[in-house]
Amino acid sequence: MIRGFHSKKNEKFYLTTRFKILSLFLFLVCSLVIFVNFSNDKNGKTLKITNTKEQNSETDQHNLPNFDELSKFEKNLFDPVKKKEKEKEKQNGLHTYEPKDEAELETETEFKTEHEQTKGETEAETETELEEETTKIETEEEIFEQEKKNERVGKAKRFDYFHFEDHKYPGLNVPDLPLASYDYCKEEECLEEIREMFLHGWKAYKKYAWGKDDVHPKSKRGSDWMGLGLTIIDSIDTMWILGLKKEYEEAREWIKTGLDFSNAVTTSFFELTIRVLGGLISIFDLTQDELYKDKADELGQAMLNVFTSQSCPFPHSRISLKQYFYNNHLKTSNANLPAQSRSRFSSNLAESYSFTLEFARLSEITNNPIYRHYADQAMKQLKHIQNEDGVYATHFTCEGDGNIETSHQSKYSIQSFADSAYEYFLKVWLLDGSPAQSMYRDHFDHSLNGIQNVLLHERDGLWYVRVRSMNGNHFDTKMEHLTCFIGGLSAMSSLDPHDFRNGQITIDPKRKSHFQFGNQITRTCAESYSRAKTGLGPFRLSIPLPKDNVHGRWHTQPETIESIFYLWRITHHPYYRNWGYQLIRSIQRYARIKNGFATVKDISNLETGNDDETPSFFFSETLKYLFLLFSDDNVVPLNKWVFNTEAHPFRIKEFED
Ligand code: DMJ
Repeated sequence: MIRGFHSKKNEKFYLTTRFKILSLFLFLVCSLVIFVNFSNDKNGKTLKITNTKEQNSETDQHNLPNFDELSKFEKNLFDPVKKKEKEKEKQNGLHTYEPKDEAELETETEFKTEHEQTKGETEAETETELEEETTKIETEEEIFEQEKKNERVGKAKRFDYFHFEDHKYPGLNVPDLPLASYDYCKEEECLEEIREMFLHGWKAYKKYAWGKDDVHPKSKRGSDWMGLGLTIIDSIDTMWILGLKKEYEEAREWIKTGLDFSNAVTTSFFELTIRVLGGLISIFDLTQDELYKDKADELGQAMLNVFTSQSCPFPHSRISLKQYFYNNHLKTSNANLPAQSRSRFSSNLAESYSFTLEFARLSEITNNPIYRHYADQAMKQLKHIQNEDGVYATHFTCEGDGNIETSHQSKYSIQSFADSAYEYFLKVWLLDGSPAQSMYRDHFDHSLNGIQNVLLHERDGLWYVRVRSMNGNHFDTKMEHLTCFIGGLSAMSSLDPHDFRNGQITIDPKRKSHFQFGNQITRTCAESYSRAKTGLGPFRLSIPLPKDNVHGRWHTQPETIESIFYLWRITHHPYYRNWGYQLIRSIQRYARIKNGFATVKDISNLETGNDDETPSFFFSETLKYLFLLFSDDNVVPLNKWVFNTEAHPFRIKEFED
């Protein structure tokens, strides 16, 4: 384009000073455009040169990684020059990775722009440089592709074994755990990368689904199943913990001005409790901002309406908040709760008990005992539910007179319809400050022993928790990912309560088997990831677990990383962080898409695609537990905070300021 001005006819004229200034100006503009294009274009120069497919096609994303979509850290990892530099640094014991803030990056861009401008004396020179650059990038792209392939293949390369016996807990009879070969990520690097992951997912929610419950990152839209901006409430404490101030402020503003419970559609009492009520209580506990307490109390009062009788003190499974708000029918006491209801009432274990922790904490922060009253009433009925060794029937009905009967579809299980009931037996006790006497703790210990007696199964060195029919004649051959929560929970229950309250982690000798059970189940869950080609775990794992090529969907579920996090905090065994690091790599590789993150269709397929879902628990749980895995132990310390089943931390009573 610039060459056109240099026609022979007008040569003299164009050599005047005015033209020199004009052409220099145009040249500067062109250089700037070229530079900005090459450094900022979302599809990137690298991909334009070598790619023959459509870059933005969601299905092809793993075939042809979008370099610009990868985190800064991952770029470093795959950039051969930087990688070499990093290796050198490592050898010299140096570690210089510093995440750059926006201001730094801007300064760098300005500097580069000036540099580019002075460098390109003539247009011809610029073109040559560009050609050279292109060749270099093609080569780098090839290397990048190769490295990426290598990492996929060698994902679970194992080079060493860590001996538990040599470590903190001698005599626990825990098998040696394999370490993988990836040790690139140091604490700060991981934390920075996880922050970046959160922001990448959040950008999509903000852009396409702000104020909606969920984002669908492929179809670029939001959808509602509660009508309460669920993802904002479920994620706000994660923003706080990750230190994402701007995002936190925006979320707070929405809760202040946009959250209206009378807009809610009829929804699940269980989900409303663990995600919305739990989210509000948690962010109040973290910030002490009264806004959240008032919202939690407003919601809690409406939720009391689902308890309809003293004799069946369980919540109904669906709730229409709208109805209660329109009728202004809020409960502040239980005075008008009938002793008996007339109707028969069906429920399941998880829904019947997975409000006890939220209600217990809500009573504490509001100084209103009504919520705790309902939790305790439900716990008192537990003994009437059919059980074997403290493992309870999953489904039951409660008659108006309080008689509880097992439903025909009932099983003995700790997965769907049951899981968080067991979790809350222990956690209400923890929330209470681990008192010596507690019906919650007694129930938990009884149940945990029962789970091991009734449902535990060992095969080829791996331990599983199965689902059993009521008569004991049949066991399922699948274990749901949901079951993996029991690993961390059981290990937590093995801690000496006295030491724990004082901030020390020691295993109570009487409860060694809890630790061992927890560790073994966590190991099985972790293996279900490591034995899948993508390094992600299945929604249901087969018993026994195949030696390799585990398949299924990855729903971005948190239970395995949750248990890994607890095991790390308890043991500081490097296996757990190592595993967490591999999970980061797999999520980045297979769940990350152009707009955010999405569930993965087939964990056994390296070319797998994604569904159009980002569950809110990806932000509230999966990323939070990953972040805490690499954080210092005093970030949300376990002796001062207890996590609800949606990973919302509540402050333990005794430690309130
Ligand atoms: C989460 O919403 C909670 O952890 C719940 O207790 C179980 N299921 C999902 C995630 O899998």
